[in-house]
Amino acid sequence: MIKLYGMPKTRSMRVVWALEEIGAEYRFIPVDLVTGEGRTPGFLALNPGGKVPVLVDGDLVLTESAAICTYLGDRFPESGLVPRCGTVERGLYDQWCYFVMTELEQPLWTIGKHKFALPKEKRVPEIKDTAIWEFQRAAALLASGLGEKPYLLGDNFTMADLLAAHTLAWARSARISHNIDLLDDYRQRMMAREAFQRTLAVEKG
Ligand SMILES: N[C@@H](CCC(=O)N[C@@H](CS)C(=O)NCC(=O)O)C(=O)O
Repeated sequence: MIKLYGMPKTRSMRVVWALEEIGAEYRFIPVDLVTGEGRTPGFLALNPGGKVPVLVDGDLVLTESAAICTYLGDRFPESGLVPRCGTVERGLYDQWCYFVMTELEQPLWTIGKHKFALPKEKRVPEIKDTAIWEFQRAAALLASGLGEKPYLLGDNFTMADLLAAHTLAWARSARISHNIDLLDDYRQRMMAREAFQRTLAVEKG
């Protein structure tokens, strides 16, 4: 059975949501990053980066939340959550996944790193204003890409929407606003999905 190592309210939530969308059988194995479980020799053997999520599927050990979501969509093609390789849709799907990871998420993570994640002596708190500006520029691009469509790729929900909605929710919980009603509406629609409601229940334990 697929195993997912994760911790509630982290990026592993993306993978719980992906698994719930697919309806795959899986076991959630909690890793308490606060008490140092991510730095134990056993966990470091699985992921030398000491981070969650980690997905184990047979002999495959996979890290990186976006890569895991895409892998799961490919592994369960009947879910229709990731377009088939070599298609126009797959090109656009990859574009949006990379955009979310490198443009939309990156400034949020920069703010987080300089607030709590980096060693104190490495933090540059003044970076926050620039990062907010970068986030707002990326959010505006996401909104124009979405336009009046229900989903980033058109009429069908894909893992790219899941990643985008999760990242928008991250911004909201960090009180970093983009002031774009279209994106608020989009995030709320994605999070009204039944699979997301089940995800919340799994995270609650
Ligand atoms: N790019 C990675 C980032 C993973 C990541 O940074 N996870 C955080 C939780 S959201 C973590 O495990 N941090 C623990 C640490 O850095 O020691 C992904 O998207 O999976």
